[in-house]
Amino acid sequence: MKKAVIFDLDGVIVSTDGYHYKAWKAMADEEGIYFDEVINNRLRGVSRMASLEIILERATKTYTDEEKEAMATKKNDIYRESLVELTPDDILPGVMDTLTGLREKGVKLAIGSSSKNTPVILEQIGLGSYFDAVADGNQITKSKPDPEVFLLAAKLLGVDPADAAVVEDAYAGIDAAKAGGMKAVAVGDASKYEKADVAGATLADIPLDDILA
Ligand code: B16
Ligand code: MG
Repeated sequence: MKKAVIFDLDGVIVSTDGYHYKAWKAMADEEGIYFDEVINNRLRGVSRMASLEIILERATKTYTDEEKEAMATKKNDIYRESLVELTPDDILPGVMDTLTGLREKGVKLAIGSSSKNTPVILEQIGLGSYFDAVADGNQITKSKPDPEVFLLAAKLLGVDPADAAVVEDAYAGIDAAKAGGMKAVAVGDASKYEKADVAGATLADIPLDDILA
């Protein structure tokens, strides 16, 4: 039985992908770069600068590092403005039952997110001090599918990676969990991914025992 569960944030605890999409779209439109929801799907779980590089695959000119920084900052400013709309009502189906059920069983709980905005998002949804550990984009250098963020979360919890399960909505996140030697539980988009050990449309569809087995 697993001793800890590490939750991805965006797409697992709360859905901010619509906000990410609108902010990237505003930036891309201003630069005249084609961007759509199919390309946006490739940004799931991927860091801000790696996301920008994916968007720039469709650009017709090359950008300097300074210009790229400015574009990422512009996107993040737009995104941050939309985060003030987030409330505890935006927590996804099944999440609170899963968190409280796991906690009652004595399982340690952590966040493992690529997002540098993790602290503000957790505050907005009322979970600012809920988790035993938070590993996020501010503490890591390698984006998912590298396992760095999940290995850091396990370390902060004081558990062996083999004793942890990861809940993810991104293919890159499932790859990261497996690369870190952890059990991979998939929801949302990643639930179609054959590399996941357990899958469901939302956390409401996955029994606690299936996460912990
Ligand atoms: P930020 P997760 C990820 O969060 C998002 O899925 C991804 O779309 C975003 O680019 C990334 O965070 C970085 O976010 O710009 O806020 O640092 O799914 O790993 O919780
Ligand atoms: Mg995610």
